[in-house]
Amino acid sequence: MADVKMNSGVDGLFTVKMRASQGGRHVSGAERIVPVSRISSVFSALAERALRHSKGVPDFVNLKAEAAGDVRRVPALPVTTFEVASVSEGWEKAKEILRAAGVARADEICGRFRETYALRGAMLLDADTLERLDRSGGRGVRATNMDSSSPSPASAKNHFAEALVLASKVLSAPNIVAEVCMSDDPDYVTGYVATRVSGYCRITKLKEPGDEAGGRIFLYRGHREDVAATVDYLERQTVLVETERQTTTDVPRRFASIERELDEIDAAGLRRELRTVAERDCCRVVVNGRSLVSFASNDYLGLAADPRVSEAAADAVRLHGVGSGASRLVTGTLPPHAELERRIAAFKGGESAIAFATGYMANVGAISAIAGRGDVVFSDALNHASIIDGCRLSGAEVVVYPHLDMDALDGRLVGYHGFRRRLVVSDGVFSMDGDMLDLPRFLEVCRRHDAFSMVDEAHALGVVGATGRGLSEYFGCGHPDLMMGTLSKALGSAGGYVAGDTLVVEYLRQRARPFIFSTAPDVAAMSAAVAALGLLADGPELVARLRQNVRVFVAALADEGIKVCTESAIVPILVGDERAAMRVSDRLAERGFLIPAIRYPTVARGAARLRAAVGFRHAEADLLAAAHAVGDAMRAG
Ligand code: WAQ
Ligand code: MG
Repeated sequence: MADVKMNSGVDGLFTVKMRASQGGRHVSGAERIVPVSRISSVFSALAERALRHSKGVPDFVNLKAEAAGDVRRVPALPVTTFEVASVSEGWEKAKEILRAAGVARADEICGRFRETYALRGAMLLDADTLERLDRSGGRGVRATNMDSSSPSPASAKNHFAEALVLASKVLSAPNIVAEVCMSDDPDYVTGYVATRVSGYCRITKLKEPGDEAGGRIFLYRGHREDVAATVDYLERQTVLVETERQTTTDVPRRFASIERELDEIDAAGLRRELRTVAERDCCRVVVNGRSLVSFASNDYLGLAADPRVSEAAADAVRLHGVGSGASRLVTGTLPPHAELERRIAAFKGGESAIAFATGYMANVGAISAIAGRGDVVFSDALNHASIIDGCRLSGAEVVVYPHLDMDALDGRLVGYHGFRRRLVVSDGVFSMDGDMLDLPRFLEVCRRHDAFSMVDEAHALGVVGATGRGLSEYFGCGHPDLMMGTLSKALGSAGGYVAGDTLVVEYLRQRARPFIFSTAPDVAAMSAAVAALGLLADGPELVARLRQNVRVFVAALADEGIKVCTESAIVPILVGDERAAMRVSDRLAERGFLIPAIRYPTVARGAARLRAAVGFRHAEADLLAAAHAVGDAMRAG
């Protein structure tokens, strides 16, 4: 049910509230303060959030919008994070912060925290006498009518952002000196203490994972007769907390369409959120305080964290410094650049190579250099975005041919005679499907039409071919004119390259604008890639073991009734619906596996999938357990 009171409030701002329950049990709730123009998109984003909650699908969702009254703006509390090793250390830290704010009886106060577990709101305690001041019949005091002044995604709960807003409002209330909080989300063990003295202090461990206990205490210091005013402020005063960007919700008109579009992305279930990986160790990553076995990285051979690779990077930095200081064509070319280019050319069997700071730049630079206005580029329908962007930037006519369809390509080439240059470009291994180009066929067609051939081996280098040299090795055939690849995947470093005949490479040095107008890639990345190439050249068993791991994983998926095809280390598990893919991925995270969902625009709408990248360092037990978890998560829908 949706219920909108349409008398416009001060600033035209409305409070939008969502509550969802199942069989009378609270499932999820949230609120936003927004201008009238955003009410409907925030409604759909909050509905999305209500319906996607991990506690289950609600049978009652209430959405309402109400003109906000008088709005107060308060600054966000400054944030400090305290990393603690144990729950007891966490609570010691909490008490220390309270004492620093003049709360002497911190021990006893924290001792009473469990009284809050049963409440939906917070317990209001006198900071000095410890008398309980809320008279709410077991409900506690609810802080409501607050939001951040800069929009954040409405569709997913961000514990930290929402808690910071709440705490900033609470500490701006008359006579409140501190707040203590622990989430009742069993997976969220970070809590906080907020005081006027120390601000918002995050404490990384206040409970053990799996514990559903959570609660809040507000500490009051003042006259008894003012308690009612404090509670009234907490429960009724509309407060906008000025976070990060110092913007307000009535943003200048020119931003309105941007804000609307972000809300639409949100409502469609397509909002991307950056997850910060706090630590990584082989295939394990720590995200949001949880350790997961990761199938998300393209570091296929586990070289990114290999000490021999990192040492090479460190040595290069010690010798040459960090930044290269200028473009390659000015004074940016240092010995590691030249060495990397030599080594890549040799590894790939080309005469020369040119390095770029990223794979994206290599594609954009090479395509837009070879093809220009009056030329034509033929591009596979599922090519990577960097190839698509290179085609667009080139100004050439672009002909997209059906995925991997060499007959169609052949036919299209016939229709484009008389062009100065014709360039055919394809991924070698397709990044979202893991399938592979038939290189001999591709080269035959290109040669017959005397068209330039270019293949992107970002996901093939180090993976395909007995020694990881890529498609030419795998098929035992010749090379395309432009052999593009990256240093950032199996080589565990950063950057991109194009290898080929000296004539072509020299031309790129003169014409590839991302090469000419960027500062040279950093030496650490170059030297790390050189070291990784050395390890790869010396140890073909790296590639063999990776392939074995892929076979184990694919076979285990088949046992779960999931048939997948791959000719690389990329294992696509098709789901279809975007939200369903997110749900499956969320369930896998709950089981300890990070297997990201890939959605539009990376893949077509309705073709959402999980993308598992298998690595050299995955243990067999992890591969089997992950496949089993995928089966369970897919069956749960
Ligand atoms: N007003 C007062 N108390 C509340 C409110 C509210 N609006 N919402 C929840 N509570 C109480 C209630 O007793 C819950 O059991 C308890 O707080 C915890 O609520 O920086 O997610 O929504 O990363 O589980 C802390 C973030 C997250 C720390 C807190 O709280 C960080 C969180 P939850
Ligand atoms: Mg609780």
